[in-house]
Amino acid sequence: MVTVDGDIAVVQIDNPPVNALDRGVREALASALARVAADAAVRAVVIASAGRTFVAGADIGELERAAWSDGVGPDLHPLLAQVEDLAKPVVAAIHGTALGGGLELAMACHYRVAVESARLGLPEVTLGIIPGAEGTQRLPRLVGVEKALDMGLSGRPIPASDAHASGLVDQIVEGDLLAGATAFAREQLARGAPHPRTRDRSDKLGTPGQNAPAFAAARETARKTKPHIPAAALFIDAVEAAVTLPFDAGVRRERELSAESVRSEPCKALLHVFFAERAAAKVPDVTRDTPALPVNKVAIIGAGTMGGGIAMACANAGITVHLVDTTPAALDRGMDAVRRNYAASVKRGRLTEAAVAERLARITPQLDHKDFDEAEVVIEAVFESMELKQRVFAELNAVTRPGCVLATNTSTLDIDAIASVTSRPERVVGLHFFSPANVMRLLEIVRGGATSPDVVATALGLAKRLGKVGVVVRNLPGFVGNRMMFPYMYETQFLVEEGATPEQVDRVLTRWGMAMGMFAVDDMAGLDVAWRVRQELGHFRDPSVRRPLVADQLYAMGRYGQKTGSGWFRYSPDVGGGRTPIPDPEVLDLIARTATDAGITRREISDEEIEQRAIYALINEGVRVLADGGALRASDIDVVYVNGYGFPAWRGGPMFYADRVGLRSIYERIAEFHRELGPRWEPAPLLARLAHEGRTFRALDAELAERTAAPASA
Ligand code: 3H9
Repeated sequence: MVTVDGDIAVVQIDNPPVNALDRGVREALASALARVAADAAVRAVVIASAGRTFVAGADIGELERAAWSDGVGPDLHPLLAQVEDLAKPVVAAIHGTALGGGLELAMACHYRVAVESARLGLPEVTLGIIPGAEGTQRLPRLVGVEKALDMGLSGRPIPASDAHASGLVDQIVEGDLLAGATAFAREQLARGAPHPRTRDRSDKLGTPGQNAPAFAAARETARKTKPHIPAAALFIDAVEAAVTLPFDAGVRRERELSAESVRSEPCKALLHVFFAERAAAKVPDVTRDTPALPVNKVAIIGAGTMGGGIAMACANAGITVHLVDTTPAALDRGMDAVRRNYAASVKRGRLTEAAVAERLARITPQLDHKDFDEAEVVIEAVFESMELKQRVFAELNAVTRPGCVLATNTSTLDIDAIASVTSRPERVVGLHFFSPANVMRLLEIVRGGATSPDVVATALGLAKRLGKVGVVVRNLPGFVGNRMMFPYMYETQFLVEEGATPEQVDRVLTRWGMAMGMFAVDDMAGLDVAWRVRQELGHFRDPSVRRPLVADQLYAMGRYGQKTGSGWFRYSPDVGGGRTPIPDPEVLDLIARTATDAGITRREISDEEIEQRAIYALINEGVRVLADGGALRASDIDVVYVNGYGFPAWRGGPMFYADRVGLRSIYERIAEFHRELGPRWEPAPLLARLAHEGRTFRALDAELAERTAAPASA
């Protein structure tokens, strides 16, 4: 761990995969520092890390244990004091990422150098906590209050160049990091100046008066963007303490606020989501040894909205794309949409013209199958029709190389039926992207009956490369996300037939935390799309099943939602660019008439009933998905809903939320609905069992993880 180069000691942290500061690292670092402090031959110290990154933070596992017990997280203070008080200059040498506790460690060093590609940040608030290792006190001292507030509230890491410009990093190292860091340490020794302690600085802190506008603006941002995450406001309070209190008192205040954040309910949920997203990549028969194809070239069939979005996602990740359609007009339309999307990113300052040119150059629009034999993955994104998809797959079978992964972007169709027209069903997989495909993080990876483990590994690798979370799901109708969405959607439609309004339902759901209300979602996705899916999945073939009565009528009236200017709501180009739902009296009349004709007694419906019927419908179907093996674990369902359906991450996903309410109470309410509202509310048997046994989905997942612990992820 410690190597000595002349009079410079290099202390290297080596704790794969991301050098988290767990207890072992803290102890080893403390004893290494004690040794170099005592070694008279050593005049300066470099702290660096082995492997792919500097230090990605405190051990989030330790924090999670604290969140579920007394709220007291790992104590990094003695270590940081040891670093900062060392009588020899200490230089942090940063590559990869310095995040959370990693950046806090670096800020306790006297100097920081970094390679150009490094990124530095305090992402704690996104985990529902605040920096608890003096980061709220040191960051404003180094970069000023405004920048510190922005970094901590957004949680977004900044590039090394930005960190250098704002004073967080002292030097950017070109070439070998250790050589550069050692040379930098020697320069500081040669200067002979006393080495600076961040805690002693106040030149960038300003006065409370000067900072008042920055704190007010930050509080407003926190209120607007993270109203349900207490850590956001607590973080601002902690930074304020840096301005108003001496360093040690500020640290004490940070400690109190940190414990408060760790004990909060959203913190448990957000930590759950962090680990759930990583667990999703673990599939029992996909091990580290499963050979995944490196994906550098992809062909996409269909240049429509989905195909174009997938092409952008791939091009953004540095993958070469062949984008195919059948007519020059379709291809032009598709490429125009891609160009327009990129132009909007430039306008918003998210991308430079040069970056866009580079990405566009990766996409080759074409009408034929030229160079298809070079693609590692082909993604079909044509219209949702089995006949059409089968025709495309029969062609792909002929023009791609044998090992190529043949993927279909479908939200409803049977993967095995599509695979059956090829000579290699084991190479076929579903990749269910969510619209807009270049933005949404979720990728449902649908495993057919024959899909081989290496194809699943390739799909998981591709998801990661695209910056998405891949969740492996079984080939059952609707997969996971849409299967659960329909009972939820129908329940909201029954609620309006019984007396609620679409506006009331959507207000209740968005207040509860959903990104959008169910009716607004239906209008956005298209009532024609939902109609087609209803036919495809045959939801109401059984006449004894209660059928929602209004959606079909709106469909027949050509009210497809946003794209036709009306659906459940009205849309006007003058209101929110045609995207803001406006309640429509015509729809309210239609609902009332339809309900009366059907003999439904209309009544006032409470917000509580709306919330429970909507969310519990989602949960009950989620339990069935789990019991059918539709998802590998309950937390995968949470990942699907948080990343693809606007479920609030701070509630942890539908299954985690159910655990927190208590499965017994959820079960009893669903059983009541069953008695009052009929057979669609029959409690899922697994829910009944867990409720009676007093168990949770979280415990069920933990047992499963233990049983399948041996093989590691892709
Ligand atoms: C903090 O620091 C609090 C402080 O203020 C102090 C309080 C007292 N700990 O994401 P990947 C695991 S809070 C434990 O797939 P990538 C992860 O679970 C922390 N484990 O890799 C996974 O395990 P497995 C603030 C961690 O290359 C494996 O590493 N820091 C931690 O795509 C690979 O992870 C953050 O929030 C951790 N800190 O991305 C940073 N980090 O293989 C969180 C990762 O068993 N981390 N693991 O499933 C990240 O953002 C990404 O992991 C990173 C690498 C960008 C670093």
